[in-house]
Amino acid sequence: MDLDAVTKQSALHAKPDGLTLQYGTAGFRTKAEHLDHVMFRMGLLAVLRSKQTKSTIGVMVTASHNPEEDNGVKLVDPLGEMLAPSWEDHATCLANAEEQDLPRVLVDIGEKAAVNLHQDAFVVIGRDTRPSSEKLSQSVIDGVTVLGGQFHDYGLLTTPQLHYMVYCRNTSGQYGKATIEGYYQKLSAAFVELTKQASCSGDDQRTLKVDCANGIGALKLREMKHYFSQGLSVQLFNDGTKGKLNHLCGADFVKSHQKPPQGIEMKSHERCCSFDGDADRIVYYYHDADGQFHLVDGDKIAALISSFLKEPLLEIGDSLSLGVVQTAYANGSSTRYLEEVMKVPVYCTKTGVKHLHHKAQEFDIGVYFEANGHGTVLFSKAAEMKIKQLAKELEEDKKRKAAKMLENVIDLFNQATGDAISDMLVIEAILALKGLTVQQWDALYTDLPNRQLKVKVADRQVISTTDAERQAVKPPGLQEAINELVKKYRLSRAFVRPSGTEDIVRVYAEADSQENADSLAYEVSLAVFQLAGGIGERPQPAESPEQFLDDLPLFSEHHQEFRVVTMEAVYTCTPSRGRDARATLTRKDVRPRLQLFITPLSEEGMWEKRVVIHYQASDREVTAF
Ligand code: 16G
Ligand code: MG
Repeated sequence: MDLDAVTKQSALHAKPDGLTLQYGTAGFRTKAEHLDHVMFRMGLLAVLRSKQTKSTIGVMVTASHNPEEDNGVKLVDPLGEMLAPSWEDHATCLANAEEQDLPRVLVDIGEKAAVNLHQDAFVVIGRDTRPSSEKLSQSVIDGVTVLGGQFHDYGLLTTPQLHYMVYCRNTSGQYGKATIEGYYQKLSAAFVELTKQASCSGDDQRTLKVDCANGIGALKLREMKHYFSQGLSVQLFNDGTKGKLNHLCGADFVKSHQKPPQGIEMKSHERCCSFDGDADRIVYYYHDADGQFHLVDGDKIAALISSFLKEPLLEIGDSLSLGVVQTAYANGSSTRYLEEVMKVPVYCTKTGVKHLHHKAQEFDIGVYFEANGHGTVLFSKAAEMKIKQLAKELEEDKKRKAAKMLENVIDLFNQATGDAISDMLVIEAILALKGLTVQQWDALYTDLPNRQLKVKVADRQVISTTDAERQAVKPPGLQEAINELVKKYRLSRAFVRPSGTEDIVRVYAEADSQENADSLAYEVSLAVFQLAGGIGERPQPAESPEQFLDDLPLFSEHHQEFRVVTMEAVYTCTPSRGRDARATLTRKDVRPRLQLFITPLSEEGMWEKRVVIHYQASDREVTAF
């Protein structure tokens, strides 16, 4: 290592004094302006990792669903997986080393990880569409070259595409061709082949509306859609030509607000889906005839895929093991459906793709999905070989067809990591083959009402968990308090965990009704606030008008009027002229379902306090100021 050259180059990518960052669940992520030194150093680290593994390593510049001003970086290991945990620690040390210590820390990592410095290194780089990404990926390249590494810059790619490239390169092309064309061709060929077998479809509109979060997914899907157009027509929304990345759109927005993104026209019963900003997550949704919004999330995707896979597996008669991996966020109904109706074993891991991916590798066929839409299906090498062999050898037509179908499914999944494009094509193929509408898919089971809340505490690390984050072991008394609260409600469950991406504690609760899930989440939040050092405002009860209004999309000059159809809860408004409308909302069951129409009084400022609320119940309409 030419440490003098490293020192000189590093001075051009100097670390701001006192800044410390951690390689978290999805790499480093923060404001783009703080990341130049991190990018340079991840270029250095990728070279060391490449030398140590004697393989190509990937570096992806993205901050996924974070706001456009943020950015981030993560390393991709040889088989397309997330970076090994011991190297996450090296990444954190290297990113936080003060300038003068950088050469020493670099040498230390080389020694600790037994890196052969004479080995060649090769790094591939990809980036998302953020304005800061191009410059930051140049800093990665500076890091790679100063340590003598070779590189290939793919430029704009979705995160899963970069994972795919790494996997292809390290398996000498056996997994596929390491080009964007190779990716499009492999997936599209499998999709077209699969959907050829769809005789008739209950949903003959083979059209799908895709919200691309104004991100990289739009660019790549636009290029790719011609390859599979005979099987599916996709209509792109939020394609980045107008809106801001992830702003009021994308999978994260839709999942967390449980409402459609801005910028998409939805007619009732139309199948829609959203990608996140780097296209590694997907959720589906639709409006029913009453205009009510229905989210079809990662749990339902796992249910659809598992039930689909069971049939051909039974048909070929080979006892390949199928397992489903979820996290604590999986809706209780999905777990029950999988275990009791589908009779497939379900496992729970900690939050974060790498944990689910790792567990899924234990099965012949491992289906993993987070409720938020990250996921894929992994086929073991043995299972893949078996299926390919059966597809050739089986004599009986039905059995051979089943094996062939599985063969195409293997090719259609991105087995390096969860991939919104690949998952979308799998889902579309299954719906077509089964003749299912999105409503029929949604009806596989009914989600238990649930609520997620955030609590601010002085130090979120005072909470530690066990049992795949379902039990809190610290601080003392917290789990006991949660247990007592959970006992008060039917079909209830709750857990808390420190977030890996934000400085907050997350609370999850589910119960037999939305009201109960809301109350339980609130009570657990209060327990966290009291026992884990809460700071700022105390958690508010779910019925609080503040909380309800907090859930609304932000008003902006584009949005003159909002229609808010509450999903489970019904809100009424006591009109009281001259008073703050926020103080007049109360929750009550009213039939028929109530709709709120909220309009900001003025275009700028004060919207938080001054909204006009029209509400309709039966045939009455009232306006409150
Ligand atoms: C990251 C993870 C995601 C996880 C989320 C949890 C990857 C690629 N992404 O986005 O899997 O669900 O963090 O965030 O691993 P939280 O810790 O803030 O709840
Ligand atoms: Mg993402």
